[in-house]
Amino acid sequence: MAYKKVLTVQDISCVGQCSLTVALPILSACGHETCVLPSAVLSTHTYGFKGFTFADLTEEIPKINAHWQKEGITFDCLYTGYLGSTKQIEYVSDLIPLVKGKVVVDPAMADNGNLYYGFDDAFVKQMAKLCAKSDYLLPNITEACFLTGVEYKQEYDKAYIDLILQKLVEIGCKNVILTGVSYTPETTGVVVFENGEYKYYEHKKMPKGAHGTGDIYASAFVGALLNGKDAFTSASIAANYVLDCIAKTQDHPEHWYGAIFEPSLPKLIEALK
Ligand code: PXL
Repeated sequence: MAYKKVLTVQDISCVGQCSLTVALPILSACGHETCVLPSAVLSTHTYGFKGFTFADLTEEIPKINAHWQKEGITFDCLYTGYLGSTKQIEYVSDLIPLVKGKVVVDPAMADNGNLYYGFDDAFVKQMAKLCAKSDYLLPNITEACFLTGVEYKQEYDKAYIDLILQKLVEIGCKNVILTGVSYTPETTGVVVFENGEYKYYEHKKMPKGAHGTGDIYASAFVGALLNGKDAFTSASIAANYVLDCIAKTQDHPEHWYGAIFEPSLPKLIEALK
């Protein structure tokens, strides 16, 4: 197993199985040293809970960066997820010089045609700038539409997906893993655009999704990528893992706020061998 040092920047939602509480265990299970920079601390995530608390840590980021620079600390990978403010995205870009390997950006800001609570056009514009600096970008279709200005559609064909990918390349993105691409009612999958080539990993569609699977997906993808797998293999391993997590969650309607990802970690580790 490769042992890499990854820095992940995303929020701590104390309850809700997303962002850092997902990334840290998954990356550790994949065998990597995982350094964290919490972008904000929330009592819960913002989807479906009311009255959550939100402590913004934006102004901590430059101070932490300055200390790391002084100490000569570097990372093999930077993996960003949910970021709490527009200013914060700028500060996160300033961390890139500490990275000796790949920058992976999950522009966690939207789903099902809508931006998450609290985000606006300025946030999207700044996120597009960070995406242009990524080596691997992992948007869902909604996020890709916000980033590129392409109209969001629930039904589409391959030409629509090609257009989205072309527009992402135009704004400077290099390799893109576009999630939730579904051409038939029974199937869905991921389009992997790597080194100018498209590949599609298609798999069965679960009757019901689960919240936070984008974060689980991105974390497993990074975990696999840092183990030396290519983007397509990493994308497929992550997709199979997420399917397993969703299957485990479906028998537990009381578990509406996240996906039960922990019991399937041994399977993820096995897939990396
Ligand atoms: O990536 C999902 C996510 C992460 N963090 C927070 C969120 C969400 C989605 O709703 O609200 C705080």
